[in-house]
Amino acid sequence: MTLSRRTSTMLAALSVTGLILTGCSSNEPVAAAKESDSVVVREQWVKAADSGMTAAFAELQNTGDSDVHVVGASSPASSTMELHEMATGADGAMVMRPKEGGFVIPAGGTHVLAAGGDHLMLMDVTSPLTPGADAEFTLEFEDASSTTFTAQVRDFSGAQENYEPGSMDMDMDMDMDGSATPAPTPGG
Ligand SMILES: [Cu+2]
Repeated sequence: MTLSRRTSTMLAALSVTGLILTGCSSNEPVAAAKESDSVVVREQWVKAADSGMTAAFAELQNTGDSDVHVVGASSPASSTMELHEMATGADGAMVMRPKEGGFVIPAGGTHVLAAGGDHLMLMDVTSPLTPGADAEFTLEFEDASSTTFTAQVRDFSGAQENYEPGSMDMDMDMDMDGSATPAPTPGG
């Protein structure tokens, strides 16, 4: 009897404490931590390109206690951007394609964006990205917070990944770019 009374007293005390804590946190003027608060971007760079598609890379560190989800990216350097991953295509070759659900930066960990792996895809470069210049990027997170960083443009011959056939008809654009090159003037 004494034991059960003590137990119920303890439970009552616990639930009161719980109520107080709940009331406290919901009225707390300081909002819950934003995903952007936990993200540190380093080693960021973007592959030089005059037009068309190119890719940006970085190490995304999460200093927080919960996973951070990158759901989008943007840059004044490109009219559209996608979050890409590398995958094995139907013919066994590596292709890149939009990563479903975006990137996850694990709690206390780092998600590396690198040539041959996940990357930020600039789908349509609007003005030439020349080596040594800087480009602004914004990462958008699942909770609608965002973080902006500056990446240096670098000359790089790697990361010539193919776009997964069917995702988008990018090859056509490339061919059109090639044929648009003016023919040499005869007799110069
Ligand atoms: Cu890509």
